[in-house]
Amino acid sequence: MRTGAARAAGLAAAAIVTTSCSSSFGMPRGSTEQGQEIFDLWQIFFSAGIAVAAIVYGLIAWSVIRYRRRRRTPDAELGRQFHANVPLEIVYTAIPVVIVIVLFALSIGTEDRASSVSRDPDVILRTEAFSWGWRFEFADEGVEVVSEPSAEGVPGPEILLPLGRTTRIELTSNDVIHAFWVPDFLYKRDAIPGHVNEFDVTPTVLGTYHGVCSEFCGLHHAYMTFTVRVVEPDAFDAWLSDTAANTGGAA
Ligand SMILES: [Cu+2]
Repeated sequence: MRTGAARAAGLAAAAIVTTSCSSSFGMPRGSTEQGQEIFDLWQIFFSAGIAVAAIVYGLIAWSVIRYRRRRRTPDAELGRQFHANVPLEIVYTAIPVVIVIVLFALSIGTEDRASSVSRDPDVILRTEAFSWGWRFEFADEGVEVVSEPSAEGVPGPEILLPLGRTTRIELTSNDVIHAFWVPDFLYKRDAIPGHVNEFDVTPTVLGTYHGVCSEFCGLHHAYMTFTVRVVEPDAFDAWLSDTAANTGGAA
C-alpha cells in the first residue's frame, strides 16, 4: 500500500517536472508574434501559481503532520494558544499584494504589445461578422470571401494569410455583437456593430487554423466558423491574384 502511494507520488512529481521542463504546461504556444507575447505571460502566471500552490499546500501538509493529535495527547489538551503575530501578518499580506502588482504590470505590458497596431501593415483585412457568418475583404487587392448561408455541416469560409507579414484586421459587425477568435492565435476580439476594432496578426507558423465566433449571437452561432490558412508570402500573393481574377475583382 505504502509503496503504491510512494510510486504514485513519484510519478506525479516526475510528471510535474517533465511538464515544467518542456515549459509550455500543455498550452498552445501561439502561432503569431502577438499570440507568443500572450503565451509568455501565461507561462509567468502559471509558474507563479505553481510556486504559490507549493508554498500553501506545503504549509498545510506541514501543519497537519507536525501538529496532529498524537495518541498520548490527553483529550482536553490544546496546543499553545496565542493571538496575533503582527510581523507575520504584514508579510503574508504584503507578499500577495506584491505578486498581484507585478502580474498586473506584466499584463498591461503584454496587452499593449499584443494589441498594438503597426503604422504600416503589409495587408489589410476588413472583417465583418454577421448573423451567422463572416465577410472577409482584402480591399486593396479586391478580394472578398463570404460565408455560405449557415447550417449544420456547411463549412465556413477559408482565407489565407502570409507567414511573417503583418496583417491588420479591421473588425466590425453589421448586426449584433460577435467575436473573432482563432484559438491558436491566443487572441480574441469582439466584433461590435457601428465600431471598428483594429488589431494586427503576424503569423509565425505555417498551418491551417480553425476560427470561430466566440460571442453567443443566436441560433446558428455554433456554425459561425472559418478557417485561416497561413502560407508563404508568395503563395498568398498568388492566391490573392487568382481569387481576384476569378471573382472579377470585388473592389
Ligand atoms: Cu456570432
